[in-house]
Amino acid sequence: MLDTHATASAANPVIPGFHPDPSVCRVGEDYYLVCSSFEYFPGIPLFHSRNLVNWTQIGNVLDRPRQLRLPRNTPSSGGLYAPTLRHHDGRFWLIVTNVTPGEGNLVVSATDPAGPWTDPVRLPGVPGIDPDLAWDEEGNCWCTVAGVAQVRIDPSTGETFGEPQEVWSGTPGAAAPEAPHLYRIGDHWYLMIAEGGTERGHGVSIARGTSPNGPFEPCPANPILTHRSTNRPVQNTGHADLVQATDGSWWMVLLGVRPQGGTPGWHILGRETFLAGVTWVDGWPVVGEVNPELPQIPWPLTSVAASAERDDFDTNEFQPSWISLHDRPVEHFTTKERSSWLTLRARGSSLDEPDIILLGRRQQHLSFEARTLVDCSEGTGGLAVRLDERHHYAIEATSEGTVRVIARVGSLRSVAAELPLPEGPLVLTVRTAGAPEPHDSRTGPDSLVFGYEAPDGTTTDVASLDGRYLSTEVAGGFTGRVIGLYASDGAVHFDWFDYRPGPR
Ligand code: 6LW
Repeated sequence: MLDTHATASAANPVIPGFHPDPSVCRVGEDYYLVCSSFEYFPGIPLFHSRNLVNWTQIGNVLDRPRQLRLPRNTPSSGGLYAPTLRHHDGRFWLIVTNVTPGEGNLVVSATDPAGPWTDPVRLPGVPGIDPDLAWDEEGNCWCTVAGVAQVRIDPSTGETFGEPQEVWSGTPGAAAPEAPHLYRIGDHWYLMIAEGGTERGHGVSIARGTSPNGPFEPCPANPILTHRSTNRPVQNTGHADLVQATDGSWWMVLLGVRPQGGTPGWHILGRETFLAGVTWVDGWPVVGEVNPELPQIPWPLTSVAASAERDDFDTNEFQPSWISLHDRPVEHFTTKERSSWLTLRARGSSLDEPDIILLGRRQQHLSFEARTLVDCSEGTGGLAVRLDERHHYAIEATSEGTVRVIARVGSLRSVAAELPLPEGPLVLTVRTAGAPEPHDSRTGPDSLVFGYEAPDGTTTDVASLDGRYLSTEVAGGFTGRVIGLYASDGAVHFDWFDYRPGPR
């Protein structure tokens, strides 16, 4: 069991690591938040909080294989994009796009956000990504998608009423009007969107009207949030959602990144979820600063130190923070074959394949150490840091009696180092260290140091690799680093896995 699977955070981001496209809702004193999950299974991590700052993952919305079709060739950054979570008439509703061809937008609902959630209802009449749900006073449900277009739907059946109508295209000339959320606040309907693209130009803009269908008048202060062309430590701020707290105050959750190193700045954890305060001036929202420090929070916080987590694999249930690629069939992932050990049975033969058997967790801290006790007597596998199928590093023990570090960057693949396997049980390790030379404007974000610990406690560093190649600025896409246990041949057994946040 993990010691804790609470998101330990005393600062912004409030949900660190690859947790983008946050959508939030409040029911009574409870806040719930979901994020995108792309090619990983289970889909759509779901968090709970009582204070908007300390979030605990209580499940994943799409946690049954029949709810989520991610074919085995689904590439990294395919799959599930940008959910919206809402509570209406005693039910939680979640709408999301599966960009897999033939899938599209789908809706699920639940009375308990911890699940179970229904099987998905498809929305063939709603094209496009980033769907939002909002209900008007008459009970009509409006689905608004990137673009920005809107259509009335029945979320219980997936029926659409008419063709989607364009309602607002954001600031003239701005790229990618997307991530719409529609709210009834006071006398107005507000349509908030992201624009400028999810990279350094990202921002949030808003418009308002007296009907959910517009016409919408843009806020004169648009964008109401952007860090473009600034030297702020949090960049790419956008894709936001609003929530009113129990005391009447307003808050925004949004995605941002923390670039590290020299120019152009590399972000290694993907897009993370940040919190900002919101005030209202003349009927328009004014967003407070988005900094690594939290905004002023007017209620008590739980003080949670970033703590080490261990999974001993002593139950048959996997903690919700564990993710795999596309699915998790029991014949490939089990803790039953060897008591209190995880057994991974290979399917693909390399991390270069999009469906390698991997059980991973997001890297959630700029510095960390991970360790695992592995038995490779029946196969080949080990400990990987994966950005995608074309960008990953790993240390693995082979059934031929070697331990080696492999590196894949773009089309280049190499064995960075290979040593004879030491006798006895083997602990594989990876930790972050400072960036390699040069220490100038080209300095990368970090290094990843792979090694092992022998049974007598001696440690050996096998290879240290430049972390910039496992960053979004190099690899592209929408995800972040995942630290994973994997099998690439035969059966590989893992006794335990430790993840320890570092000082940064
Ligand atoms: C998402 C879009 C975006 O659909 O990135 O940052 C896309 N915003 O709204 C994938 O997360």
